[in-house]
Amino acid sequence: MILHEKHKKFRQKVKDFADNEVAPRAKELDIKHEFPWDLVKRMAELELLALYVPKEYGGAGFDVLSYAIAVEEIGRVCGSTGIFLAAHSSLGVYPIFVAGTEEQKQKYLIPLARGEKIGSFGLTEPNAGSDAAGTQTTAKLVGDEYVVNGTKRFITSGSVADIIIFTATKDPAMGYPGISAFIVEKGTPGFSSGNEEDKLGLLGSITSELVFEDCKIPKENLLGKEGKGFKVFMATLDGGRISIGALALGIAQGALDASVKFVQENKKSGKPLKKSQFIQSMIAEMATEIEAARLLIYQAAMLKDHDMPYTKESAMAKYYASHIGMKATDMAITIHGMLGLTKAYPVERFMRDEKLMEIGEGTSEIQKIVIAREILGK
Ligand code: COS
Repeated sequence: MILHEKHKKFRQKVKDFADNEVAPRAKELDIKHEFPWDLVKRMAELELLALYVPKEYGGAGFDVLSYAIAVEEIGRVCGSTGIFLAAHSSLGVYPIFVAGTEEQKQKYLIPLARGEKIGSFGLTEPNAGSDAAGTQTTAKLVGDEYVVNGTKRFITSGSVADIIIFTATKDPAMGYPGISAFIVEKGTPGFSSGNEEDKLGLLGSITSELVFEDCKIPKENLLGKEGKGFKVFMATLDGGRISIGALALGIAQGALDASVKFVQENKKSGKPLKKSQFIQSMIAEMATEIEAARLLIYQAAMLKDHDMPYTKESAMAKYYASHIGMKATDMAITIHGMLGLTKAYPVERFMRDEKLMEIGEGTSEIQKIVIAREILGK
């Protein structure tokens, strides 16, 4: 894919970081279920945590395409570090960047963008996942404060986050017009993180519950207008899907790279593996589909950079990249044979990490609904 010089240079910078600093930690993070505090600090130093946010708000002043490239390059070696970056930038930083008041930007966006604070996004609930309008968490205005009650589930970086954007409704019977978005700070009385999930993949990333028990939040922490929370998070998810697509792409590229190395170094019955037409066919299929996913993701990112509609394109990018990503990681294990199922090679980790990409930030079925509605109308 043709990229401008500035994006090529940027990719090289992130690639060096990924290869030299993230890759050596990836297996350990996975095996020990360790959150990558050291890598978070390094990403902050390298200004990777808010690439598309202007410098005046603590960001790097780059663009969404650079952000997609960064998630892709880091995901190529470590899904757990990649999902942290994607969740922090798309779900922690973006809602405040797009819907915050100037005061909220000064107070919350700047420390998040600089990496002094960790961000997270509480939307999903035990009974409201794909049906996001079914939010049961309530926020009732009493005097100058909202009193919040409810539980969020499957929240990336939930228990390590300092600043959390979440949704709650005035009344669950109202559906999406009742929903507003809010900001809560770690340590607020009545707010705590609950159970952490024991997951299949992304084991260096934290996924936890968030619990609100008569938690009082100042009125000024309403994000956007009352009753407009659904729109804030739908717009947030449009952007988030570019980064989940980029992460799916990066993991698939990692699986392809590992497979190429394996077939170049190994023989079967005395014959180099790369001479096998069966192997060649799988490598060709993986490489072609990965390149097609890359084009979709970069296109969605560029549309966003040009302030053009990108809802359909980001849903397509995420749907396609995660679909071919699962296929590519599966093929990578097939290419490695029994060795591919062992921890001696990274491909089993890639496959476990890739599965979330088909489910998080809207399942593949949700992406198809979004795409079809854009084409056919609601
Ligand atoms: N950007 C901004 N606003 C949007 C939007 C978007 N991409 N998509 C919809 N909206 C607005 C609509 O315009 C509508 O507002 P108006 O009535 O004022 O026009 C409002 O939001 C409700 O839209 P709609 O009626 O389409 O809502 P539905 O409940 O039918 O939404 C889907 C259905 C499936 C699209 C939605 O629930 C969804 O995306 N679910 C998946 C959620 C998800 O990804 N969860 C995982 C989170 S992991 S962090």
